[in-house]
Amino acid sequence: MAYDPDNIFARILRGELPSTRVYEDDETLAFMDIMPRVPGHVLVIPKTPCRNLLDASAAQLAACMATTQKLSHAVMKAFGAGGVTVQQFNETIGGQEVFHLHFHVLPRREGDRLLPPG
Ligand code: IU
Repeated sequence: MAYDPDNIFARILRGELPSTRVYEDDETLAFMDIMPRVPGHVLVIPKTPCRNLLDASAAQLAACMATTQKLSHAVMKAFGAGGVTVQQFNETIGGQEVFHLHFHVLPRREGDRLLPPG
């Protein structure tokens, strides 16, 4: 499927829409999810156009995974979590709402409740 260059995350990358950026390198950006499903919910995205996992290059996946691992350690420390859930959705039937590849990083604490997506 085609990549829409005006999707919300592309606009966040261009600085046209606000976001709380927590990490950035040459290939990836991480920012706080606007509707966190647990405290510390972060999204990791590639800086280059990519609709979702089905459309990703090996380089995009490698960069996103390296940042996802970094951010997993960071949010666990920052939010006193004992673990982390990483989620990723593809196409509408797969639960995807924003069509720029992203990984949800969800720090988990004993007794917490992970709100459903959407
Ligand atoms: P999904 O994997 O495409 O279903 O998730 C999209 C996420 O993007 C969802 O968790 C939203 O809360 C989040 N989000 C955001 O962080 N900032 C925005 O401006 C918009 C959505 I629109």
